[in-house]
Amino acid sequence: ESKEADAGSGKADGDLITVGYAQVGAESDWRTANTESFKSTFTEENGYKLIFDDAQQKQENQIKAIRSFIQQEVDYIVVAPVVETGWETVLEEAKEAGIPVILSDRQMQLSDDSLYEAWVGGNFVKEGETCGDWLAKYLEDQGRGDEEINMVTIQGTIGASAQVGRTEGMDNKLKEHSNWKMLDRQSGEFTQAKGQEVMESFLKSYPDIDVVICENDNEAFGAIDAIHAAGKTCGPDGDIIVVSFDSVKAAFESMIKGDLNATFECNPLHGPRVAEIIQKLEKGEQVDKIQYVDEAYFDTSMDLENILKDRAY
Ligand code: GYE
Repeated sequence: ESKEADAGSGKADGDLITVGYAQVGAESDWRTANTESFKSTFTEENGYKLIFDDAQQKQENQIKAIRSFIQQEVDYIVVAPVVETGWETVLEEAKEAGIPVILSDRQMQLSDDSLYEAWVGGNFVKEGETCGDWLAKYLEDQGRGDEEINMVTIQGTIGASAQVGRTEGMDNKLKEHSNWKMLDRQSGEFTQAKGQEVMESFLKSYPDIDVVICENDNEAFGAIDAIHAAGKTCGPDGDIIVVSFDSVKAAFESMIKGDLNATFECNPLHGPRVAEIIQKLEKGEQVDKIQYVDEAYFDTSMDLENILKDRAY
């Protein structure tokens, strides 16, 4: 009897569906909201047993977690991959064991798409492009549309599809603005502490930064601290324009304080989305292979206090 058959019959027996979730880590507010979304969705009440693993941002830990899920004969494996590459071997092991794999949040680069059932997450390239378009309009409104603009980027974890996509999206927009200069790019590992460190070093190397692009909100919080510590200001009335991605609640607070200029949304609430995919697979229904989530953006021209009241993360 194959494991796939087990998964089906398990449910018919009134058993719980066992789901192993190989989570990236706990590096950001976004990640915390994502973990919470899985933990509150995959409950015994809802018919699941969740085995949760925090890989502390290390691919080797995630691979170990996936292997242990296979050993425990879980019904489904869910992976939010730290980086895009290097997954073939372990996914083939899951396939061999007959355990369906669902990807969530970041993507994988795979030669064989049959190694996973479906992926659901944000459109990172689009987020990067939205950021570039927002900047173009903002600078134009300030009468700086043709000025030379010095930018730096605090990137996410290198090789993570959220980093790759957001950088690519911004690159597409850089090509449209010959007056924009990207002075430097360095990884802040998607954390506030590293974001602050990178910004400190940028401020030492480049005396005239106009814009800092942070590939998540938490890096921006660190960057803002570094800017203030250097005796500079940021935000709509400051020396440096700061933009970031995710749109977590603390980003709204930072915009309301006047530090952050804008945040480009990335929705972390994937628990119910993955549960829906699992329910369809349980019934033998077709699932869309790639499922993008709709995303907005927010800036200081909006009624942020009111929007914040309804934010779920
Ligand atoms: O932007 C960041 C987190 O993969 C989309 O990971 C996710 C990113 C998110 O650490 O805050």
